[in-house]
This record gives sequence, structure tokens and C-alpha cells, in this order.
Amino acid sequence: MAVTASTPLELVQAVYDRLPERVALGRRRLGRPVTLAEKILVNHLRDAEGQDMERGRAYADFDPDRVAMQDATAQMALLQFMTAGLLEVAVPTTVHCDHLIQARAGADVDLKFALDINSEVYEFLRTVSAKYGIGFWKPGSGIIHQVVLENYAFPGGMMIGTDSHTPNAGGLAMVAIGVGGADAVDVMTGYPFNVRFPKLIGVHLTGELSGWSAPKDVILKVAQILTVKGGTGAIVEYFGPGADTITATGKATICNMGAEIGATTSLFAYDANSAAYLKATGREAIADLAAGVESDLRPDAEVWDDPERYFDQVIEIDLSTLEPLINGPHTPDLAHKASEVGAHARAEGWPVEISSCLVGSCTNSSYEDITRAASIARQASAKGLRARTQLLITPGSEQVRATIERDGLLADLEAIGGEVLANACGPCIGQWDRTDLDTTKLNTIVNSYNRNFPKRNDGSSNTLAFVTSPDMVIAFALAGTLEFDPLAGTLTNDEGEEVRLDPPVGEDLPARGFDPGESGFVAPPDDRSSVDVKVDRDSERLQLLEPFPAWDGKDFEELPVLLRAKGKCTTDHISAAGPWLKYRGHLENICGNLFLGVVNAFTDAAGEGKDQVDGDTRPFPDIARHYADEGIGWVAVGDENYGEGSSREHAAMEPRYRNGKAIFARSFARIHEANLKKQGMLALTFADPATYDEIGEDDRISVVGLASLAPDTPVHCRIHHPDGSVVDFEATHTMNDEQIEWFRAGGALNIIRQQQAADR
Ligand code: MIC
Ligand code: SF4
Repeated sequence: MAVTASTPLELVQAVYDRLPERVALGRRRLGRPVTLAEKILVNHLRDAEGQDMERGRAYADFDPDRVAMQDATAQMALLQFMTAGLLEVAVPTTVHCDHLIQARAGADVDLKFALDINSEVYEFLRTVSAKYGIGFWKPGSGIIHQVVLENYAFPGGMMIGTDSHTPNAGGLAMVAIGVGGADAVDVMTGYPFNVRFPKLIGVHLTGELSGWSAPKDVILKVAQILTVKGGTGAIVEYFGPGADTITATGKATICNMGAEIGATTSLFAYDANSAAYLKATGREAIADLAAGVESDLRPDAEVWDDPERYFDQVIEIDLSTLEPLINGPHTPDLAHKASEVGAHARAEGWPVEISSCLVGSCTNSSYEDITRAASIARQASAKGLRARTQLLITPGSEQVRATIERDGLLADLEAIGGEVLANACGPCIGQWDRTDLDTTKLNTIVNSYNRNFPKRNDGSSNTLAFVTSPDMVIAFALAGTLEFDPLAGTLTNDEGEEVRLDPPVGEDLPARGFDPGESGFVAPPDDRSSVDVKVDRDSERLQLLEPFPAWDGKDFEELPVLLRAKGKCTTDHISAAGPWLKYRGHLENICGNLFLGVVNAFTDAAGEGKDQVDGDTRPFPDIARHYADEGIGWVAVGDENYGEGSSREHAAMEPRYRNGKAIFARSFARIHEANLKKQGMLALTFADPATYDEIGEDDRISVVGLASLAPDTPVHCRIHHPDGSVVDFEATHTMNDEQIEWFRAGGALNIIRQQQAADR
């Protein structure tokens, strides 16, 4: 199939050709009508007739239609893929350069600078894509999820992506799942994507959004209800009359941020808004094909009538009563009404004065988002108001940028003081060379992004980040303080008059059509055999991978505890982004950040602990390296939802590379747990959560009976206290037989390598 800047029609046709029959099969096997998620899942099962579909338990094999990767994760994924020895990828795949561009001085300068300092990595990604038949999107073309929505997502499709916000494509009725690179390697090498058959959470939407309430508020509300772990192992399916009132890009915003509640993915049904978006983005032919199977791209009618029967949990949201929300700081589920956030901030001692406001990210950078934001900016100018904070805007894609520039919307934002950055992730992932203030002091920022963990945006834990809709970001920028509710409050303009802001007005699609801007797509060449993929031996940015050693068949006896994490331990805490993004292709070098953000429960210090070899206090990455050099295995201990957040598999590969053997936690986030297992690490959950408190700094941990590791059977473990006392405890795991083999082989990739070598 030709590798193009859009999903080939024959691919979509093939998915729709088998859809009605598979839907019927799903109804027959489940003995009832089915939801949309079930239709799409059954249509992508490798063995639709035989696969166990017990939700939340059975592991199922799926054949996704596409793979998408962004530059920061693609490096490690493709370095792994290269070791499998294949000539080309088995399914249509794309690489998108968006994470490595740092925001410093504005779009053009920043892009040039990124092209320069990242040239080696971009060249690797370009050539490796060319070699293996992968579509390559150059830096500047936009953020992966926006580019995928505009070009590749299609209703009823299934996709995996090496980024946790891949579910963005659920806005176009696609089952799109964020995974680590090793999962992507499975699919790129022709193996199925294996995941637990998801549970289903239904969100019943009634009413209609109006005024200041935006799609973002739906997911900010859902995050408040479900919390950061409430979606774990589940697909969130939005349905009901309210769902069909939301535009395709609005739905994408909601699905995108489903990552923040740990959901496997989120999706909406196909409707008139989906068709309009497909047509506006040059995919009328896909809309025509979708029309032919429309009823199978929506849940069965019975699901609307009696949702409790079909979903494990049902949430009701009346869009007409939904108020604008602003969530944060530190966690995306901490919701406040705009009318209350100021008072709350004062009570908590958070600065109410805002230092910076930012619009953009994969969550909120669509044409509609910018029109709504620009409508506030326009009236602000007319009413004599300007931004009282720094205001930074990152368009989601080159197509959005070119269109909003043509339509005068960028000018509206610039007129109130906005500055436009490159079409990229930028400050959303710490790629922000912040010079506007001294970040050693507590400060508040407001953005339209999705994650707000400490240090996320500017590397400073003193920066308190709140997430909200783009319209609200502009309102807060004009106010300069959290103590402003645009629904009720007034602002003083440059004439000293009190003025009110009217609610935002948006256009979901450009009346004059999209301006594609400068194309950033590079197709692989016809003759790929001569393409040379270079990885310099002395490179600081790229390093070829060696297979991890297989398990030696021995129990893990009396291993030191590298750390016990206190509180939230996200992948940002385990393997920070920002300045460390530059080492994403170099396992040895990126290990320098291992656990640097973790608060040590034994001392309350961040990023350091006691080296058990010599008793000295050192940064965690140094201790881990020391243990690895000495051949000492170790364990680490986490609390709830360990590994929350991103898909970055570095957070699993680094401990593995540094000779970590097991991670214990009270619970794990889905993608991270999968990443640990893929790399041959044990991810063990305390059977009794109180065991977490039992583990001391100088204890040793044993994990025994590993030779008889079996599915659904707890693992026996022991704590050896320094006084010689021993406490036995049990830990559970989620490995099936195949995954136990990954552990034995030293990682799933070793099995693929062996099988590929045997086939050759
Ligand atoms: C993020 O938003 O945290 C990232 C950066 O996009 C990550 C991927 C990465 O770490 O490269 C994600 O969401 O998966
Ligand atoms: Fe990029 Fe931020 Fe989206 Fe991650 S969440 S893909 S860093 S824009």
C-alpha cells in the first residue's frame, strides 16, 4: 500500500467491508446489542470467533490499522524495531517531529534552532523511516495528534501510537490507544497488539454547551469525577444526544485528555460533525464510505435506552449546566469553578497573580479552539484591554497555523500581546526556555494543555500550572489574576472603565476551507535498499541497542531498595522530559535522569537516596549505575497509580538497563505496567497495600518461587529488616503465560528477535 499523507482509501474500505459481519458476530457472541467500542474492537480482533472477551481480565490480540509515533518516543521504538531484522514495517506507520522544538524566540527562529541542534536525530528518523517504509512528518508540520486527526484518523479504525494522547483520534470515532515503543514494535513487525479486553465506562451527555463552557470542561469534569486512575483499563465511550452536538475537534479534545484519567482510550460515535470534519480536511471519499456503514459506526440503539446494561459504569453530564472549570495545580483532576479558583488559591497560599498564559498543545489547538480564543482577543482589543501576562500560542499543525494566519486570527491574538511559537509541543513538555521571570519563586501559570505535574512546563517545581479551555486562558491573560470569573466579573480597561467580556464565539471549520500551508510530509523512496541509517558510535544522542540478558533462572534474593516513592510518581518523576528529551535515543545517557523527580519516602528529599554499597547519599541515577556496575539487582517501591502519565518507555527501560529487577507498587498505570513487562521487569502489586509502609530504607527484598511463576497466582516475597527479622508478603501480577515468557526471555523483543531469526 502506498505510503501517503493520508490514510489510503483501500485500507478504510477493507475495514468497512468486514465491519457489518463482525458486528453481527459480536452481538451473537455477547448475546446482546453492542456499544461502538465493542464493534470496533471485535472488528480488529485477530481471532474474532475464538478470543476470550471477558472485560478487564482476558488478554486479547488485535490487529490495528495504523501506528503513529512522535520523535521523542520513535527513536527508542525504531532502535528496537531495527534489531528485529525486518525489511519494512508490516502496517502503515508514520513518524511526527514535534517534541524536540524548544520555545525561545518565536516560531521561525525556534524551528531553525531545532533543525540545527537536533539534526542528527532528525536525520536518523528521516532515514530510518525511508528505509522501512514509514511516512515522515518534518519538524514544523505540527503536533502528532492534530496531524493524525487531520490526515489519518478515520471512523471505525483502530490505531496505536507511542504517545499517551493518541486517543485524540477518538474524536473521529476511532479506537486509538497510547502504547510504549515495544508494543508498537510488535505491530510494526506483524505481531498483534495485545491488551486486556477493556472495561467500558459510558458517559451519557445531554443538553448542549453554551457561553463560556467548552468541550475541555467535559473532560475536566470527568477527571474530577473519575480521578487520575478512575479510567484505568477502561474505554470511555461518550454517547447520548449531547454527544452529537459537539464538533469533531471538540470531541478530540475530550478524548485526548482521557489519558489523564488513565483510560485505555476514549471515543465518540460517528455523526454529521465527523462527516463535516472529514470533508473539510479533504477526505470526502472517507465520509462517503463511512455513510455506507453509518449504523455500525454508532452504538446499537438499545445502548442509549438502557446504558447500565452495557457499561461497567455510567456517568451523566448535562452539558447545559456545565460550568467552565480550571484544574490544578499538580494534578489534572483537581477541578475548580472559575468563580471559586481565586479564593481557593488564596486559601492554599498559591499566587493568584498569573505569570504566563499559554494556548495550544495537542489537546486544544484546533481551528475552532483558536477562533474561540481569538473572538475574546478581538473584543478585548475593541474594549481597550490587553493581556496582563505573557501570552504564548502554539498552533497544533501547519494547516491550522496557515489557516488562522490567513483568517486574521493570529493577528487578533498578537494584537493583545500574544506571541506565536512553532507548531509543536513546546512548553507543554518543558521545551520552554523561560526567561520572563525568576522561577525559583512560586508562580502561577494557566494553559490549555492537559498535564500539570510539577516541573512539567518550565522545569521548576515552583511553577503551579492550571489547565482550562483556550477561551478561559485568554480571559485569565486579560485579567492577570486567578481572581476573575469572566461570567460575572469586570475588567478595568486602559481608559479606567469597567468592561465585561462577552462569551466566546467559535467556528468549527473555516468558511474558506483549510489552507494546507507548507507540506511537511516525506514519503519513503521507491528504492529503499540503498538508504543508509547512520548511528555514530560516539554519538551522545543515539545509541544502538543490545538485547537485555535473559532471566538467569534464579530467585531474586535480598535485593536493596533503591527507593520508596512518596506520593505521586508519574513517568515525569521517573524519567523527566524537558532538557532530557535530547537523550531519548541514547539509553546510557538518558539513564542520567532516572528517578530524579521522585520524592524519597525515607528522607523526603527529591531525587536522592542512600547507596547501600557504601552508605553514601547520592542521586538515584548514580546509585542505580553503581548497583549495575557492581552487578547488584535492586527493587523500587511506588504508591498508587505508579507510572501515571505518559507512554515513555524510557521510564521502564532505564531501570531495566540499570539492573532493576522488580517494581512494587500499590497500583500501576496501564501503559507503564505494560512497558515494564515488555522490557522483562516484574511489575508487582502489593496484595496488602499496607506492605508499602512496612518497607524501610535499609531493608532487603526477596522475590522467590520465580520458577513457578504462573498467571493469576501471587508471588511470594520477603522483607529482610536490618535487625534480622523477616516479614513475608504476597504480591500480585497481571502476567499471562505469554508475558511470563517475556520475563524469562529478558524482554518481549528477545522473543520476536528469535522468531524472526528462525524465519529467515
Ligand atoms: C507527554 O505529554 O507526556 C508526552 C511527552 O507526549 C509523552 C510521550 C513522551 O514522553 O515522549 C506521552 O504523553 O506519552
Ligand atoms: Fe505534545 Fe503535550 Fe500533547 Fe504530549 S501532551 S503530545 S507533549 S502537546
